[in-house]
Amino acid sequence: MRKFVVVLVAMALAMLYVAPANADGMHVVSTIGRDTLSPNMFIKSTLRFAPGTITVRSGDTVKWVDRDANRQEPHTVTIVKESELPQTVEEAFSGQCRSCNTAGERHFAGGELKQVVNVGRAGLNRPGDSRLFSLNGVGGSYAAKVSAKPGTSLAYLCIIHPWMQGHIKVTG
Ligand SMILES: [Cu+2]
Repeated sequence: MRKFVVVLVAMALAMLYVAPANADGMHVVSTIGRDTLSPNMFIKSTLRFAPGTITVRSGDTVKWVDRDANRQEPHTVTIVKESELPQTVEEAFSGQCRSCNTAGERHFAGGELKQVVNVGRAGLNRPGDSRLFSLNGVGGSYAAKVSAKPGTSLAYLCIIHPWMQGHIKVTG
């Protein structure tokens, strides 16, 4: 029983753990995982953002670094409404990810690829802000200032792999 309690406390502490920012207020989120295909059996992806949730101060910088095993695929950091995060395979794959489609259209507006889509003020602060990164594969990165007000929780996803989802919780 005591061991069980210790494990529970350790799990609770792990959930509360906040990756520390560097001295300059820089937080790092990595893309990790890989896609696996077994013909006529399954397709599996463990691609994800790690950590999935980060807590930052307004004005801090977050740097996303491509460290996953998919060597040829870029990613996006696209801020969306919480309710727009796909929860099912259908929502992620059947063209039903409206926030993905909208962001994709904005990235290709005018028939030209724009790596940055900024809505409103500079920095990451509201749904619609989006950045394509790691166009050349593993090792690419993207750093942005979080300009949302304290108390905001920004939900985001990758529009190329919409099951890659994260949250940025902003404190004062
Ligand atoms: Cu991705």
